Amino acid sequence: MSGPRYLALSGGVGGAKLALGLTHAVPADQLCVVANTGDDFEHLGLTICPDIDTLTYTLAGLNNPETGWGRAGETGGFMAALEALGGETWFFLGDGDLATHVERSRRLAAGETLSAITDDFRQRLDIRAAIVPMSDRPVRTTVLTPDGPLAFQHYFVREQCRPRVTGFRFDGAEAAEPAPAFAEALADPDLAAIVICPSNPFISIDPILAVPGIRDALANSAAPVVAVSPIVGGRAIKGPTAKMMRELGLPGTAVAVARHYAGLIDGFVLDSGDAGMADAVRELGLGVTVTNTVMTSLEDRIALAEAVLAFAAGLRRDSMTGTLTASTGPARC
Ligand code: FO1
Repeated sequence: MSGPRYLALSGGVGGAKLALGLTHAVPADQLCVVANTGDDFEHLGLTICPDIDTLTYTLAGLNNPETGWGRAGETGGFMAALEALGGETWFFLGDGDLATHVERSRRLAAGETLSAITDDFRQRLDIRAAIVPMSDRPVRTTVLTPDGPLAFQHYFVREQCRPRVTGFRFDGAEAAEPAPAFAEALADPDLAAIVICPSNPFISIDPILAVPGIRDALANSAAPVVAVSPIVGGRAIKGPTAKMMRELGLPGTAVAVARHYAGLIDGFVLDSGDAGMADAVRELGLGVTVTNTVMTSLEDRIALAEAVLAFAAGLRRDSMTGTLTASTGPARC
């Protein structure tokens, strides 16, 4: 395969929307989407990988459009039977989705890597873009609260994000290494842009950045790195990002997200509603573009993807000084 390559870092629902737009904005087989696996957990004897599955279902057109996670048109026969037996039902597993977890868990137990299984599933579902776990080693996000640590899905789903957050731990990250396809994408001389999707910076992107070598790879990448704000007008488009930021003593604003990524990214994408923050982002030494980041329709997803890539193409990093310059031509590696 030849031509420019694109790398996107993504959590679940919001990231998957932009990833879908990217598959329409560039040849999909030139796109690699790296999924956060910090949300993964072992439940009912199964290994569940919510962000990988959300990306897979979304890119395959199988996702539930109301929740953003899970599959469309699911039945709940398994959950009903489980409840009758007194099993744990706080985490909903639709009947079709259950097949993903059962088959993945079987293959993991048989010794296959998460990368290989994920790649096989996406090929079977006719997805042309690569979907890659951040690591084949388990990394598990733990949410720190005043009442003690909570496993991520216990915090997010069982406790509905109610506990106050004081910090995060990415258990296993120090011993993890990037999945082979992730490392290859980062080292690809044809890499034209790295996009940090509008996912939660603390629980979706930071686990990816916690994998050894990834922060440095981003900071030193010859390809422009751009992040899309998950915060619009002081509110998260979906999920608890703004609430978490306030609990961590940060302003729940797009600028605070840009500051969180400063040193790793070259440019930041603000929503039109936050245009007034552009100067504050520039003061962080970042390029800025302002566009509609709220993705309601497929057209919105594609338009945002095109705007993000055009913005990235206009950013160049000086290989000698590492400083950012704006240019009008396409990005070169
Ligand atoms: N989120 C919920 O709020 N409730 C659920 O019962 C739930 C089940 C679920 C099953 C499979 C899956 O892939 C995702 C699921 N999610 C559920 C979403 C998911 O746990 C979170 O949205 C992500 O981990 C955050 O990115």
